This record gives sequence, C-alpha cells and structure tokens, in this order.
Amino acid sequence: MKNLPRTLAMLVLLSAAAGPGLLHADEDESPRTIAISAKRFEFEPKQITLKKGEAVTLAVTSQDVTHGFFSRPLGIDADLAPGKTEEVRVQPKEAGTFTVICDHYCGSGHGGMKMVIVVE
Ligand SMILES: [Cu+2]
Repeated sequence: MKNLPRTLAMLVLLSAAAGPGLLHADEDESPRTIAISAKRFEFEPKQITLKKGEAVTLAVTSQDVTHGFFSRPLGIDADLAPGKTEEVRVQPKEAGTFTVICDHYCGSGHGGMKMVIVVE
C-alpha cells in the first residue's frame, strides 16, 4: 500500500491590507469663515480656537444694538452696527489665549461682554 502523501500544510500569510497611501487633505485656499453673533451682553460662541498663522474671517453680526469687537494683540477693532455683519479678518501670529471685548458701551452688562480666542 502506498503511503498517503503527506499533506503539506500551507502557510497562509495574511498581509495587512495596505491602504492606498495617505491622503492629504489640501488646505483650503480661501479663509475659513466663523460666524459670531453679538447681543447684549454676550458673544456667541463664547470661545473659538484658531491655528497660529491661519487666516480666518470672523463674520460678526450684531443682533440688537451697536457693539464693539476689539482685541489689541490680535489686531481686531471693529464696530458692529445693528443687524449688519462685519467681516473681520484675522491671522494670529502668536499662540495664546486672547480676549475680545465689546468696546462700545451697550448697556448695564457691557463691562462683561467678551469672548475668548484660543490660538494653538
Ligand atoms: Cu458693549
């Protein structure tokens, strides 16, 4: 009798499925726009985060009375007329945490009307 041929075990190599290469999402050429609303006595959102060196447009709209939108270190100084949207360009050069204040008197809570821009 013939010996049964030995069964050869086959090694199955499982190769990890290689991805089609890393996809790099190109940076959008046009500046990102962030909508911000202003009304007595707050900005909404209260905080945004930007990247150092990234140019963005802040589209700031007053919902009620005239407000200011001011941050000296970020070079922001805008007046916000009621019902209008002011496009404020900003391109932060430094990382840090910056406060934007309303610098146009708008009533009893004016002194606390501010928002924070974090640059990282
Ligand atoms: Cu104010």
